[in-house]
Amino acid sequence: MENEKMYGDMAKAVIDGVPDRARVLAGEALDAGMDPLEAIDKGFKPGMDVVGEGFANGELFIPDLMMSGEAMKTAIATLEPELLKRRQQRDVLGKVVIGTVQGDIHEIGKTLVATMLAANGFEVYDLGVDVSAQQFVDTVREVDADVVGLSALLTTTILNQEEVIANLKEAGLRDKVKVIIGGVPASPEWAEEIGADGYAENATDAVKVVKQLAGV
Ligand code: B12
Repeated sequence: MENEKMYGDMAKAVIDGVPDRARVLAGEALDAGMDPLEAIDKGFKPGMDVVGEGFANGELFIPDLMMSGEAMKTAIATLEPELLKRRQQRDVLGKVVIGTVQGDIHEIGKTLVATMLAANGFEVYDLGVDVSAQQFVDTVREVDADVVGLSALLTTTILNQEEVIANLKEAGLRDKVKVIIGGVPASPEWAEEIGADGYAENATDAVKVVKQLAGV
């Protein structure tokens, strides 16, 4: 019951777009011994979904999305050290290149996935947002990546996930690297359609799928 109240407060901090409040609540969650990923999944992220709906309905605007995004980022940054500490693994399980595809600047989910992969023993190369297909290809070749993760939050930019796969093929790298996709408009069906090797709906599943793909 106590946790339910905290989750509600966390969602509200994101909906209201108050980073300071999000920081305090994330700190309180850690003090209370709450699993940091649970705080994100059950507390802060549902707030983001409410904001997304409000935006889609025309009740909220870009500045609202930005403030909520800042609150979400602040919460994750506060929880990150504990996320990394809890999942610590000694051996390097493999190399993952990750980024948000070209034309898309949504970074929060991608960064969370990157953090969880790093926390679970992967060497992660986070290329950031608005990453061109060529940048993905170059980095995959340069670091000899086992897996590449492509994030896209827009129905328009998921097409660029397909483009990255096409470029990997052209560069002769497709057989050497597994591709996992994610983001709100992505789906297992879309993964199959574009010839990706995997899809995950959230950061926890992303770790499971990447482990499978890397064969560890
Ligand atoms: C915050 C936000 C923004 C912020 C982003 C801030 C930032 N620094 O990232 C700002 C204000 C910049 C923004 C801009 C825009 N946005 Co916006 N945004 C959102 C919002 C509200 C939340 C996204 C978020 O951070 N969620 C929290 C994180 C933790 O969740 P997540 O991103 O889904 O990630 C999880 C999973 O998807 C998955 N995952 C994500 N990436 C990956 C990668 C891999 C490899 C794997 C395996 C898994 C995985 O795991 C993550 C962790 O669990 C969403 C609505 C929503 N409910 O998603 C709209 C939303 C995505 N935005 C939308 C739109 C339309 C826009 C704009 C076009 C608006 C405009 N007119 O300018 C611009 C686009 C700018 C651009 N070129 O990219 C629409 C997209 C609609 C569509 N069908 O395409 C949405 C759905 C809102 C809506 N309902 O209308 N946005």
